[in-house]
Amino acid sequence: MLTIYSDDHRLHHGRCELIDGQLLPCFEMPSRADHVLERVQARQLGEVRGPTDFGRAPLQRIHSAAYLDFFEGAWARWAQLGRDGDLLPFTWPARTLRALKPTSLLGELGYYSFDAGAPITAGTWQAAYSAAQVALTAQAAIEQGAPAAFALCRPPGHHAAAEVMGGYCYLNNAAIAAQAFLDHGRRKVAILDVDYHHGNGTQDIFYARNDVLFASIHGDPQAEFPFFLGYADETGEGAGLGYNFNYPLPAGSDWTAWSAALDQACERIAGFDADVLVVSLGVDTFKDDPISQFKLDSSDYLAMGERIARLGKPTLFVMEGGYAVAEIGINSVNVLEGFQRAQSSGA
Ligand code: SP5
Ligand code: ZN
Repeated sequence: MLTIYSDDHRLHHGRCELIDGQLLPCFEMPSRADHVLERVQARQLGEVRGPTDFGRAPLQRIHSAAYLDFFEGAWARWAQLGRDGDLLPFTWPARTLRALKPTSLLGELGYYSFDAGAPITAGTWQAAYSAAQVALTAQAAIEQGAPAAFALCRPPGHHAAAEVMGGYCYLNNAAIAAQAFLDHGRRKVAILDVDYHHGNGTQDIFYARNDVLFASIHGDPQAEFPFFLGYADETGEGAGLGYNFNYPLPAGSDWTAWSAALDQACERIAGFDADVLVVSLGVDTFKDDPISQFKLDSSDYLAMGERIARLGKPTLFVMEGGYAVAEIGINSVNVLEGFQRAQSSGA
């Protein structure tokens, strides 16, 4: 399987995040992508290629120009203020406040974010921009006939909505790629989100549409980030009604429970008759993930890839979360190897 990867991910390295009342070093760190790349190479998964630059237009099919302009220019404004630590929001337009856009940097950042989990550093825009190009390049490879491709994106994207960053995410790589498929003539795209956290950004982007089906398996938002989206009764709206499927699972869920939800999600995807499949591939479902509560073993990721392959679709895998850094390579590449094994055996 072809892997697309850019070293630019290293330009993004946030200092700390608020976890359980403590400021801890960011769990979303550069070594994550390094370990995945190492495993791709060690297992000889296939060619690794750098991204092509498709410019800003395909990003703007998902994110507004105002949001992109803000994100691209935010660090320079921060530096202009004499700051050199990470740029982090701390006030948001929650209920009782007005969702207007203030002119100041921190006001505007609050308007364009939903948590303090997406630090902006000097290189964050370039890293996120390149991650989106990585996804688009992998999308183009499938467009040109590859049966599958792996976009080794970092930073991740599935928490980012059209005009909102958060949860380590800035640009929604999977959504940008899904839209690119449609813009190149595919009629229907299914997105399967297997990250431990609900893909609130992706859901929101496509919620009222019937050309993109979204299915997500994740920690029950009653108890887990992002708390305010990802419930089972969110089934889409307007033309999108019946094209959104959430499978929230309790803390402690293992492969037995998780794979039952995967079977249900796959049945929905099969019924949708998509032309292509995009997988938001987070491996923070792993039993030793430091911020998550599911119990998947490394071998379960092989079975996950096999089940996904049985959908029989051209498949774009887009890297999302996974914070057990020592095992992130094994777990994510196991999904890809399981997928390829099932494909080659025609299972
Ligand atoms: C892409 C992705 O996986 N983003 C995840 C963002 C999660 N941010 C909130 C983390 C809260 C963790 N609480 C963990 C408690 C462990 N004791
Ligand atoms: Zn996650």
